Amino acid sequence: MPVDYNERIPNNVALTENPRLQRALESWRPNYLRWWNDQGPEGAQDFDVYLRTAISVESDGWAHFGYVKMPDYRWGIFLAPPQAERTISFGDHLGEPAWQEVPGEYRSSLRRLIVTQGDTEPASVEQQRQLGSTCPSLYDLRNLFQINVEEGRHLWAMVYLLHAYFGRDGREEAEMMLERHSGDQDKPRILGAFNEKTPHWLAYFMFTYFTDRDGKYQLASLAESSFDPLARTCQFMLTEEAHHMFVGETGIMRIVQRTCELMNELKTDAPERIRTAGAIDLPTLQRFINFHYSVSIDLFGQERSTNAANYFTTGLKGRYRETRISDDHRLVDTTWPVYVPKDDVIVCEEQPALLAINERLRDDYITDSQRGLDRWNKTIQQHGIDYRLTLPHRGFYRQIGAFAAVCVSPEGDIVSKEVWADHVSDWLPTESDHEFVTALMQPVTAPGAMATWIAQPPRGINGQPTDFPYVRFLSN
Ligand code: BYC
Ligand code: FE
Ligand code: FE
Repeated sequence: MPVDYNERIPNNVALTENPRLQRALESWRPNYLRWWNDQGPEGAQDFDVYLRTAISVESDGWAHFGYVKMPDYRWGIFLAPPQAERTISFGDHLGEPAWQEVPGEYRSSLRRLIVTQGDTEPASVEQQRQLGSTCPSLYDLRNLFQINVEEGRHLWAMVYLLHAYFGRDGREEAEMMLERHSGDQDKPRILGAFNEKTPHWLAYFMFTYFTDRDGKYQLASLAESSFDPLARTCQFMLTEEAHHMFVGETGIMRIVQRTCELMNELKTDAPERIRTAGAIDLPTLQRFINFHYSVSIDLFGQERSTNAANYFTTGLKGRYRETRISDDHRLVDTTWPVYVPKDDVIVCEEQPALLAINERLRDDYITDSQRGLDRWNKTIQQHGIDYRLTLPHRGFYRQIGAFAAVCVSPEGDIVSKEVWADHVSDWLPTESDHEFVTALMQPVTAPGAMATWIAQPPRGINGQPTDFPYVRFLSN
């Protein structure tokens, strides 16, 4: 299924054969471009950016790299190839043919899931729009812009589904995607984490490590959907998501490396001395991990969720790698261990597995998140430094679910409000942490040069050297 790049909207869904849909999407396009210009990367619309563009949905179709001005990026509609005679792999409709149209009775639930997913994509672009002016290197700047255009494309992916399968209310939802804005008082984005600020590059690397990873797990669950167009769309989005998490993981890794090098050079572990030398001390990194992790695990919803149970039984949203799980795929009579606060302690209770779908996905996410920490810790260890970065307890600083009602320390003890207040500045980034990090963020734009607080990447992009001009400004 080749992608036709002569089309105004590149796609592999035979858009020209459906002129009504094509017209609808073409009339949404100028509104999207207006949004991109108003809310997308600030001051960067004229830069030439060395971007990757999908040229086909096959696994080798990612080959095209070249300089593009971001507003000219070929945002398009790409679905993974259909699987012949795909059947439903979970829930009440197990074994039936996957749906090519939306069943009337599930229309509003499905629309809600697609809208929630779609809303996060432009939200993240809005959150990151000011980062360009303080980039630590051209390599990092290019990666930021690559992620931004792909999140824009993810919005296109969801808007396509809304336009193609949900008629008039789908078109209305598509308009609303451009009207809600991250952090807006009156029309905020739907989910909590997408209304937080991403004020500097440390927050950005944490966001791409932790919050884009929620994207991976949510998309993987939706990739199991009985609604085949949604499943195929999400399968292709996942190939883009891998790069976003790579940027987060390697970004934090390079910060850790730089900090460790300085600690050894200066023979100190005093945060103040590391900061004076222009790097980010490990305890500050830990506080940012605590924040971004807890905000991101909130995105999985309540521990016990009838919404999630209904999505599962009706076949709208499966579990992570549903088809590789060996059980009945209906979850009758099975349980799942769920941590909840009870009086003064945290207990693990067996809950009906169907109600614990969100928690199970959160468990998968937690295991995956730990992998990066293990790699960062290995680097710390290789520098002979006795310090370990850790994930806080899942109950720490939660706003959603059973833990929202209690204060939990990073170690997982329920503590009083007083103890929380005494320790919160050790546990979460403080105003002054933010001020320090913000002050560190001086733009570095000479090819190959790096900010003081981050190590060189081990290699460049698409086989290019690390001192390649990944972004060319107007004056160049
Ligand atoms: N903030 O039954 P529950 C990505 C609400 S990230 C605010 O647990 P459910 C990306 C909830 O709506 C992936 N409200 O809810 C990453 C519900 O409201 P009602 C995004 C929240 O539905 C980086 C109530 O609380 N994709 O792609 O099971 C860059 C009861 O909760 C929150 C998706 O999320 C929250 N965090 O679970 C760019 C996939 N959590 O019914 C992109 C689609 C819960 O009382 N969404 N509530 O009015 C879903 O699957 C589900 O909506 C959720 C929530 C898992 C998010
Ligand atoms: Fe995305
Ligand atoms: Fe992403």
